Amino acid sequence: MAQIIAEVSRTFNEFLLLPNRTRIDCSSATVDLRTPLVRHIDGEASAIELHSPFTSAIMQAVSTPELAIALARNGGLSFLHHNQPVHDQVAAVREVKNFKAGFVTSDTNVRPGDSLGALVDIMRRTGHSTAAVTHDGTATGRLLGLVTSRDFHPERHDLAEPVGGRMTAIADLPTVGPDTTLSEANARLWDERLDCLPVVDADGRLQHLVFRSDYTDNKRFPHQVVDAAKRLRVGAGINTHDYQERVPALVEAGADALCFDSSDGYSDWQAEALTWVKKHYPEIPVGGGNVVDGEAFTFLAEAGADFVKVGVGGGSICITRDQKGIGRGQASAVLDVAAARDAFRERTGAYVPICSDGGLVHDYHVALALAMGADFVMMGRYFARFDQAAGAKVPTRDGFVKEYWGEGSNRARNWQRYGQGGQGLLFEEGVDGYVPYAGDLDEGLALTVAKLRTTMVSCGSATLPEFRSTARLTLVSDQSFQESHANVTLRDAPATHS
Ligand code: RVP
Repeated sequence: MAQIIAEVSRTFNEFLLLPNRTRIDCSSATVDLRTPLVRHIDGEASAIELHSPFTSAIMQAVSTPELAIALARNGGLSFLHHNQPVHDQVAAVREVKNFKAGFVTSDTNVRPGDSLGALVDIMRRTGHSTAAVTHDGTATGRLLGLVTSRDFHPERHDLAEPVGGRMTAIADLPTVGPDTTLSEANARLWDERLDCLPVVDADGRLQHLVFRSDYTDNKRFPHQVVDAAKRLRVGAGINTHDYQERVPALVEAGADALCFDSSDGYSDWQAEALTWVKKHYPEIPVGGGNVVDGEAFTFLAEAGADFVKVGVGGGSICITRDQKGIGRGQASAVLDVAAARDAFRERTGAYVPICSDGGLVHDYHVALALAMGADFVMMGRYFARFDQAAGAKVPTRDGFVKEYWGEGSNRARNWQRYGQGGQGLLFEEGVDGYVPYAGDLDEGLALTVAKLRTTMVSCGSATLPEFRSTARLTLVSDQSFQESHANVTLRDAPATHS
């Protein structure tokens, strides 16, 4: 006979945190948000630590290289999606690993024979006012000069004129070699009152541009997550179908961590695939999931998973529960899996971090997930709203929205994630829609982090492990849930980032 689990399946909205006593030395500025990403011996440091407990979802609509760069600079980590050919995912990983803070790959490039009119079009498209003139019009061609919007006026000059006639030629341009550090480049920018300094290799090929504004920008990110060579860290999603081909290529490209991406990770396929990766690439951490209970966590942890993702059917774009009747309220799932993680630690001495994935709608849900035991969270909808995400920004009568679609939607058709028995989706498990546009990731995430810090202070916690072990949560009735919201007629809709 089927087993009925006595406990009701609960979600984040049903809980609130009680404030704990706050000590005088516990303040937002000193709260420590560091958290382990991967399996480690209990009491020792994890080989990869996040400086802020945020990861972005393994989704086409979310984790672009641009978003991965922004998130790693803000202390978190992205997992680049695997719903693309191996060579494209490899190129995305390389783009993040090759990012050098302050060293920009030029995106506005022309040949000397191109017309000023063509240059105006490119500048409009990229929004940048400095263009590299290279022999072949690429970002890595032989550098012949620079042309900026100050070198011509679209109304005063003949737009049919070639760019070469108005550029500052290489002979008159200060340049630096590839080994130049950012502070050396910055010294040149200031000493010689330059706006832009090209970096060229021994053959005169353009490598990067350094802008004065980017140097100051770099100082804004004290919590970047970087590897031993000071390159930003990035993760990559993998699946149980083509891992034998995908994993070697991702490891070679420099991915820092991998994660099996499945809507149901409690399977022999995933255990087999984990075993294979651990045998052939023991040095690369690999996560597993998704699961919603302790039994499934233990299964994956024993198969070698370095972290386990929790969540089935709770994603904002997810209709798995409607379609298949499978899933569990995210709060119940996290609480159950966190208990299994702690039991596994007691039994084996190994700490296997868990990630609460999906269904985090409001900023305070992040605090609840972490209080309930998650080591870090993964979010799709949240990150899809930012400039750096893949979806198009679409104007509406009330402002802008961004496209956001599920991996199980017809648009993404990620059959490797949904395992419906064959190659292709038989039915949709996700929808295709829009989310409110929220601007730049740096600013949006800073606000969410500020809220998390102040919640932790109210709960008297200076670190995430302390938060987990001392948090007191209460269930809310429907009536008290109503009380949580403003109970007056609002003059204006409040600004919201969730
Ligand atoms: P959310 O943050 O609520 O948007 O949820 C994102 C999560 O939803 C992903 O990390 C993934 O686990 C899940 N997902 C992705 N696509 C779909 C779907 O199409 N059903 N679900």
